[in-house]
Amino acid sequence: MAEVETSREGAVLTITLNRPDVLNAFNAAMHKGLAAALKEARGPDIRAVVITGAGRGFCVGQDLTEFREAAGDIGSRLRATYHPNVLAIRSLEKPVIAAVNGAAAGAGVSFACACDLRIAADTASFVPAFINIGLVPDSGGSYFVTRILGPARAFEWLTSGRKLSAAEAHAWSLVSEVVEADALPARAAELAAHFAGLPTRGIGMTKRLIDHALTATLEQQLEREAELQTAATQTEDFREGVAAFLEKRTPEFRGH
Ligand code: T3D
Repeated sequence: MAEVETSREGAVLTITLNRPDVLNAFNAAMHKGLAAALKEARGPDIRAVVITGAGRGFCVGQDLTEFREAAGDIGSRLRATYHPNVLAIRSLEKPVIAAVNGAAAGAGVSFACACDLRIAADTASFVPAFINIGLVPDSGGSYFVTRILGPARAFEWLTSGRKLSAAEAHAWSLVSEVVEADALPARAAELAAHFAGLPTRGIGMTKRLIDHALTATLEQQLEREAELQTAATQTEDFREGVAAFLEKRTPEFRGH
């Protein structure tokens, strides 16, 4: 079995991290497999992506057995392996859903938070495990968690290393919904299929705008909105949306 598997259902690509014996901890093969899967996700016929884990874990970050002898040059490894995949998720012009099926720890939390939204099994947990082994958050953990939770709660959580239950993660808005563990794959598929039927280019541009809003001034954001709205009016889905509204029928968006 490959360390990362992909499957297609219509316009939805599901990426499954597949090292279940170690709760899908990252090793070199898993980084490589994830890079290939995220490249596949760029295909124009894919309109929504789900990332999940095989077995009882989502992803517990770095495989710590690789630290047994010596940590090596972590900075170089982060730049060469973790960073490109985090950036690949953010640059996908389509929704990426993390279906957190079990434990997410360390860089596993970072990857879940790099996705556009998170849904969780009621058995899932979230552990910012870096501090528990004397490390700092990486792979975008400090960036995404600060933006989702705000600086005070991010500091408290990231420095405590405390395990959050799925219910707590929901109360903190770290995940948008929690479902029974058995129901998670079906709910993720349903949500992804819903997104896949929406105007994909409009969603991709909305994602760009939200990322831009985090650091922009109001003037810069207004200008970016005007630019992307101009692009949005040139899509087929815009024409279909307006036509369907005027003809009082359900629009059929094709993602173009
Ligand atoms: O190298 C670089 O580039 C630096 C990058 C660093 C990024 C990072 O992610 S640092 C943080 C690394 N992750 C952790 O520190 C998490 C360690 N794991 C845990 O704290 C716990 O496993 C959990 C709280 C996440 C879950 O606990 P639990 O009780 O549900 O499961 P478990 O029994 O601890 O784990 C099950 C198995 O997975 C177990 O193996 P065994 O005993 O059945 O043979 C355990 O050793 C293995 N496992 C869990 N996490 C890792 C791991 N093996 C390797 N690496 C792991 N990170």
